[in-house]
Amino acid sequence: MTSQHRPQFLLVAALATFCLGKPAIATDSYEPNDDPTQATELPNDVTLESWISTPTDIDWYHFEHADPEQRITIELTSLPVDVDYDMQLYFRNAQGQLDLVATAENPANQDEVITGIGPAGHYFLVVYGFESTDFDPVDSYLLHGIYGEAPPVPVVSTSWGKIKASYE
Ligand SMILES: [Ca+2]
Ligand SMILES: [Ca+2]
Repeated sequence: MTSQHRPQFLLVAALATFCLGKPAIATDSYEPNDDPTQATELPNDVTLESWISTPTDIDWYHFEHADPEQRITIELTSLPVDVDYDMQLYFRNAQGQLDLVATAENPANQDEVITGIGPAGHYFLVVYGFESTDFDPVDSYLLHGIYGEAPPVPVVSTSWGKIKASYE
């Protein structure tokens, strides 16, 4: 009886080894985004997960900062171990060129933060590996931005009386 069970156990063990031996390769999100013209929108107060997945991969993001009274804060966290990722923030000037606003370049194993007050306008952010060896196609990073959103479009108050009047 035990001899009939043994082959089944071995089969299960072989399947387990097969599955564990093939780690899932993550598909890099938001690609292509290696150029500002392909930048991914960074929503206000939403965490995005992505990857620096190859030695030449860089990731561009952009957002519209509408309220200059509100501080801009960009956080790059949950970085792969011993991999150095940095980021730069740019402001698109009146000529359509990107002016460097801030650089966050801590060494490996430290989160990156850019925070400050800036004019309203269109901002671009790039996340990149410090050296060509700084990438990881499996372990992701998290990016979170807070900035001044455009105020909601004011609702024009009306009433049935006014609408009726407009037809008279
Ligand atoms: Ca990427
Ligand atoms: Ca990219």
